[in-house]
Amino acid sequence: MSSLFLILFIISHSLCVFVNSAGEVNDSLTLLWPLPAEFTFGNKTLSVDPALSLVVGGNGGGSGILKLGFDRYREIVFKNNHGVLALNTLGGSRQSYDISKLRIVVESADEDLQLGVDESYTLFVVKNDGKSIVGEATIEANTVYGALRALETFSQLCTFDYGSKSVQVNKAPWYIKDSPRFAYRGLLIDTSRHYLPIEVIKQVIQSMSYAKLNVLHWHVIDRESFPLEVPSYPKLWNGAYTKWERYTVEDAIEIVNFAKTRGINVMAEVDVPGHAESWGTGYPDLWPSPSCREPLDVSKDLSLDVISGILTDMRKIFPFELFHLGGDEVNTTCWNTTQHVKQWLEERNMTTKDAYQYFVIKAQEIAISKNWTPVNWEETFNTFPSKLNPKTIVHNWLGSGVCPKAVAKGFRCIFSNQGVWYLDHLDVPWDVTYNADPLEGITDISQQKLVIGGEVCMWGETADTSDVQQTIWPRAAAAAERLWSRREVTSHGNSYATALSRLQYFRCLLNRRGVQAAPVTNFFARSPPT
Ligand code: CP6
Repeated sequence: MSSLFLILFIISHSLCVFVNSAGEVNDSLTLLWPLPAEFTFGNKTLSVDPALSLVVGGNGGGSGILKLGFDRYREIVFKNNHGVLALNTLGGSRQSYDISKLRIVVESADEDLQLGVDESYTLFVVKNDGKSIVGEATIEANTVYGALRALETFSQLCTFDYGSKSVQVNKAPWYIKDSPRFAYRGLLIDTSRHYLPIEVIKQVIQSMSYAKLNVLHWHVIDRESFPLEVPSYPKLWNGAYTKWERYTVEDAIEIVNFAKTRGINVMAEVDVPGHAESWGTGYPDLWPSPSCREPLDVSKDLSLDVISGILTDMRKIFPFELFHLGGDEVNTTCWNTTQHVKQWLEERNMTTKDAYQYFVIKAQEIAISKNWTPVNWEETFNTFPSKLNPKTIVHNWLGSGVCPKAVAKGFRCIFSNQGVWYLDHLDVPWDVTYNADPLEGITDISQQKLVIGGEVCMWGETADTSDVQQTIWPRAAAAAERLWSRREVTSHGNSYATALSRLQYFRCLLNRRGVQAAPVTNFFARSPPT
């Protein structure tokens, strides 16, 4: 390698621009992540006007979410794209640009954001369509959320050209018709093991929108700390680590609204009856005894009353129709070894397993009475499948076996196999995450439809503000493409090698947008599948 090339190589990598070893931008790839369902492209380069203006149409054209989204993406494309250099373009010395308007037509004014909301869109980036349209890119979507996905794709097509110091769309004209493979594309964060400041949660949500993820699963409380304000039981958040490491109701509403403007739902979790020791800091009667503190005391009305109070207060914060009730890793030893609980069980002729079932079903009834669809970790299904409310969504984590079983019984399922989609497992290489599939082991088409999607989990024991984004990205993006793009993405002309290159490019894009995504590596060396 000549020294010039070496310097180019080093400079371009420090700027995180995607180039090959000769310093050339690799233009044989479609540098989109996740890959759209259908697209065609050409060989023209179009310039994009830094004064790009928005033209809206359709019943949803007046949406504030749409306007805010456009402003955000214009900033991303012209200000953050490749750092400060792009600021030079804002002066706008040129007379004319190939693209000076972005026309967005949104069919519906309905902004309700629920599971299965229509996120489809078409995006045309053309100089001259052969008709009279000149100088416009066009987005058409049924909902404002489809339009947001299209804006993300459009922003990924816009690259900064160092020669002309302008923003360009390469390989135009582009015709893209896109929609997600799965309705539920989640990321779990855990604010109990380590508190995450509101600003950090917003950064996570913002970065999720770049990968078209659409559900933030907020595992807000657990045994280690109870950081959320619950007005009905005001001592619960005495279980926070400190009074600074807490979320008020207003904080939580702010997070939900921030997510909504990015087309992201927030699903809260109240994990019961296990994982709840911190509740007893404020209300010690919730512990079977001061020396045996988990699971919640099944023998006291207080336990279900507190759950009901928490869910009543949370209903005002979380409009999403799904609510997670945990139910995992319940060790019932304390129920057998604490005298009054043991007696309660004996009087009812219940085993601890019966009591676990009783508790989970009661919690489900509370959630359903508040118009929520309950989600449970898979242990509840594994232990008493026929007793669960049929509306229950089973959340997989223990290996990959439960979704095939759950959908065979008519339950809906979310895939989160810990061996491949737990982000705190640092030894899982990106391609293992990428090659996993929520439909693994399910052949029947009607059963496949019951798998609503999947979720990568960023458990908080070993990550906090200092490294949470590095740990989430880039592997969450590998799962995001699996959840958005057609399964054929890996088999039809999109080999391991192109996925690797596109993911490396996407990781650079995250860095340019201020997300501290880690390098794409297979540190634990494996050879790629052939
Ligand atoms: N916390 C809760 C956790 C985990 C679960 N639930 C967990 C278990 C094993 C691993 C990672 C995370 N920390 N509430 C399991 C769903 Cl390896």
